[in-house]
Amino acid sequence: MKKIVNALAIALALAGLSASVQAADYKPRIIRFGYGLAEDSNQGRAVKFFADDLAKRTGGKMKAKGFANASLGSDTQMQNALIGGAQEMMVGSTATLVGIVKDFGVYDLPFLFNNEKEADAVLDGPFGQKLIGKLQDKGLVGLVYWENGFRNLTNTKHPVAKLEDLQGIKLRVMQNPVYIDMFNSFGANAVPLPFSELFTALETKTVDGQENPVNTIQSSKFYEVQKYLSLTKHVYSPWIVLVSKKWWDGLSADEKKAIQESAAASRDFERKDSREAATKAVDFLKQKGMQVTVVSDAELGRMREKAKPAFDKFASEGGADLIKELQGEIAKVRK
Ligand code: TK8
Repeated sequence: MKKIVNALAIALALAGLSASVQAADYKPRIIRFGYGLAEDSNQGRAVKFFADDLAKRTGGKMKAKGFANASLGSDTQMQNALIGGAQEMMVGSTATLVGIVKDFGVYDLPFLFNNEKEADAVLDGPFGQKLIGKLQDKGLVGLVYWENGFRNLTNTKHPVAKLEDLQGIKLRVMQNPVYIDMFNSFGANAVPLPFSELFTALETKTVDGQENPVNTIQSSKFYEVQKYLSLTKHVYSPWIVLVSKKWWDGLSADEKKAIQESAAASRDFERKDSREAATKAVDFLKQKGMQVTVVSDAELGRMREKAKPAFDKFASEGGADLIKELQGEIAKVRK
């Protein structure tokens, strides 16, 4: 009897669900969703999750199609395609948005967040949402932050255990002044390049090293062309899921709601998946032959001191209040 009641309840729930899907105003839509990493990466898995979730919510009407490996362009190229309406969605680093909204550079200042919990609270809270709000005027709708992760250094020259070891190392950084200033002040020779050119630049030794979260070092196979990994966790790097405002403005309220709900679900999935993957990535990289250096807290403290010019410059160029506000929000979470 209980079984029959349960089956009935499920049937009714399903009927209700499909009735609400049918009643809702969804048009058949193809969403080109571009991203920089491989399909088999935390980024790729989360794009797939989003696509599946959105299809479920809309009875298959809204179809997101993932384009991996920057096949639609680098982060900045995709941002411009979204603004122009030539592409619907993307996910990429907040760091590459600074040409459009300078304030996003505040996340790139080193050693701000101590852990993921602090980052989640600030990004999902009023501070993170305020920055997202600034994209609207520029033709972009920011939906949610995903985790790229704490960034670590790799290179081919020698182990980096202290600041002096970075001297003269040609290090690829993202196209973002905070990163350029930071690594130059560490003594490296910072070379800004789009991510889509990075593997080749490492392979041909155009640069000696790069910095990215361990998940990306794994999924982009940087272990094939890099020998030394230093666990520095110098910056917590967010990804941001973006929509073309031009396209968004033409959607029905139901369509917008479905996308927002799928984005929120994908955020929760992505953070959990990334954190699980990160716990295994260092061992994987060791197995692949990378030599891992744990950088001491004392050395990280010296790096933090050295990075002061990057803070000062960001502050003097109009970012002083923003830094204070962000530090205030982090302090609130620490209490
Ligand atoms: C992927 C990039 C990547 C970032 C970088 O498109 O460029 O180093 O960490 O995740 O956004």
